[in-house]
Amino acid sequence: MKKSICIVGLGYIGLPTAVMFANHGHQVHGVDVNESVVDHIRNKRLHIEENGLQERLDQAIDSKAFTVSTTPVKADVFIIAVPSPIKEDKTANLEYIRSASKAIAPFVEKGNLVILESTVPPRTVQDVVIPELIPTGLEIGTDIFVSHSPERVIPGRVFEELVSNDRIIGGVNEESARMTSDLYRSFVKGQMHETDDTTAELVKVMENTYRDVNIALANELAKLSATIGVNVWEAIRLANFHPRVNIHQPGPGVGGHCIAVDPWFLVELNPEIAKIINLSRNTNDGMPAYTVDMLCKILEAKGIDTYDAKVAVLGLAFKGNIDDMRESPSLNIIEEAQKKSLNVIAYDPHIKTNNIEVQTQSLEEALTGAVAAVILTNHDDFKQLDPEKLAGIMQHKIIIDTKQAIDREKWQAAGFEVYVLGDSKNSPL
Ligand code: SAJ
Repeated sequence: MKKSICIVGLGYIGLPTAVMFANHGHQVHGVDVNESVVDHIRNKRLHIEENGLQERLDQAIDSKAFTVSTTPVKADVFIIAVPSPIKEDKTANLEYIRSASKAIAPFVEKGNLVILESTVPPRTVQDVVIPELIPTGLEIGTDIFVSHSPERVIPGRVFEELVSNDRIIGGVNEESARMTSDLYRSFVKGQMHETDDTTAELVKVMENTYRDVNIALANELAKLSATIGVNVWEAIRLANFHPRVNIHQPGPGVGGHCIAVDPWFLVELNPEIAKIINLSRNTNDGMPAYTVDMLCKILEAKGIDTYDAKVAVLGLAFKGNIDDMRESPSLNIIEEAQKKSLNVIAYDPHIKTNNIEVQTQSLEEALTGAVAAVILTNHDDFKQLDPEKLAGIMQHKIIIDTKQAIDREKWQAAGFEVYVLGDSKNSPL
């Protein structure tokens, strides 16, 4: 049945979700506190990159099923999809969730459904969202319905995964969960798994924590492999042939606003208990320093003076083929390298504006005169680089691959010395 839906937060999750509902028979109003975001969307311009978003936004606006503004409106359903970052002290900053809940409260009426999509520490629905709705005077669970339906999509494949992924639906009561499942069934082909709100909150955070701990294991194995002459990528590939083993991939660190953030929500619950989670987070956060250390050791072993030496950092996004730099390990790597007096220059074909001082839009400018290039993101663009063309412009033909992005033999054939994170082959380490 056609519903009016008010979605608060038009970022990486809110906007794709809004256009999906608008293109599947609902009347959607999107809200964002950032006027420039609202202005962009109203004019069918994107402020984020996501495959398939532009055409879906065009369709939603042209059909008049999607409107936007900086303030909420009355609706049958309210969806909160605002950020839930961590503070300096690694505890959750729930101010955006609180203010979004406060902003919708005056518009919520009897019979409405309020859904929290943002990933949050367990108990946020109970302790943050519901207290903001109580002043409406409406009874939670009978007059208004509340649920947590965490998004679980992967950036770059949002539209496939919005449709095909199963959804965890946590209602404050069964009726809230049922209403939420009915709504998402408008476009979700995966299964709906109904539970209570706090369980759903924990499930979502657990999923990302599982991944973070697994990546920490891969990073630890990479460091060990580098000391015994083994290529960890090959070792992991072989181990994963076992039917019950799925070791993740090592890398220069874990970025993004999910996996690098959510495990802290569990550490915050009880650091005495969440020991492995805490250690894994710190292991992954230590990878940028490890990467810079590897770079410096390679340069020193080659007798290259690191002071003011130009190093090209290839990749600023937190992972391949996206434009998102949030919590990107590349930023930490640049900072660490600068501390070691290296002259860093960074290039990322997906990040079209110069967000940081040392960024260039030209691959050639990044590499010209560089003593080494370090690949930090497995963008397809980097996989397709032609080493023959680049060999002539660098001062030293040294490339460090932290994501197993390039074809080692092809680059070696072009005269490059190729170093791979987690593989001590050809390495002076
Ligand atoms: N990474 C590794 N090794 C790996 C996999 C990833 O080092 O084997 C790194 C990536 O390079 C990146 C970071 O981890 O820096 C995170 O990337 P990701 O692709 O694992 O995950 P996200 O943050 O893009 O999306 C995750 C997904 N969660 C899970 O797969 C359990 C997604 O489904 C969630 O919706 C999303 O978090 C979220 O919003 O919570």
